[in-house]
Amino acid sequence: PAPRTVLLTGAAGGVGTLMRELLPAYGHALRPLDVLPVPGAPDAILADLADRAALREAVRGVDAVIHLAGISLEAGFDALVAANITGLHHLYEAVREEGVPRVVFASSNHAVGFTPRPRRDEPPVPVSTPHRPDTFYGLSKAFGEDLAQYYWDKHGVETVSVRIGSCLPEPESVRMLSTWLSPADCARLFHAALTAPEVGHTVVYGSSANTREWWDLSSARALGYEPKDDSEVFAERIIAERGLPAPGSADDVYLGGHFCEDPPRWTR
Ligand code: 15L
Repeated sequence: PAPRTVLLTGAAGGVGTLMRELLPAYGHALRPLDVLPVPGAPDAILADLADRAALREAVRGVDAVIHLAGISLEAGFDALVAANITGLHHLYEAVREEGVPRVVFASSNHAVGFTPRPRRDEPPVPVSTPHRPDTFYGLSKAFGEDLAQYYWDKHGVETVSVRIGSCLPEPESVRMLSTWLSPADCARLFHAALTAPEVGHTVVYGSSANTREWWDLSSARALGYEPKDDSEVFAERIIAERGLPAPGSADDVYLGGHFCEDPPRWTR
């Protein structure tokens, strides 16, 4: 498939930084955008998701948007509404007005975080499982998936909503042995999402080929995604360092792990 010209929002963030390194190898030309300066990209567009005119200019002429911008962790409700709901609406309006055919939307596993994780021999969780957000953050991602569906049904804007697991260079907890999406697999998945024909609105989970996988990757594979990495190579060390989650704890019971706690662990 032909390389794409892609607006990459959230280019200064964790996943954005990794994708700026890895996606050009697939031939795609990236136009980075962030609200903060993007290290190593002096030509990046500096814009806030509140700025509709700037977004419209930013999407002009691209083949697709990879939308990573917004708040990526639990936060106050009003801040999440501004960035992840109103800001997402601004982005999709810009896309619709400029005729951009496709968006790859960074959804999150936290849209379904209160779903119990499958136990040994239970089937993986399908993308059709009902939304069960574990945070206001997860709620904003559930809304984002519905917004993407709406823009497909009403305006013919295609989206691949990627329920990203944990995209880090290495898994950092026992939970992440199941949720890890290696940076290289993330690039493979985004490449598939950019280039697969006729996606309509497709929801996929974003994780590697982990031995301890919780999610059904079939909708991602149907786009052409073939994950190559497996967190199992880190399992012995991580379990030795961290110990297994206590039985009955949020990390043990739910897909979203500690995001299900009230308040989530990092806000205490
Ligand atoms: C997310 O949605 C976060 O953006 C990321 O920082 C990770 O914490 C990830 O989920 C996760 O579930 O590990």
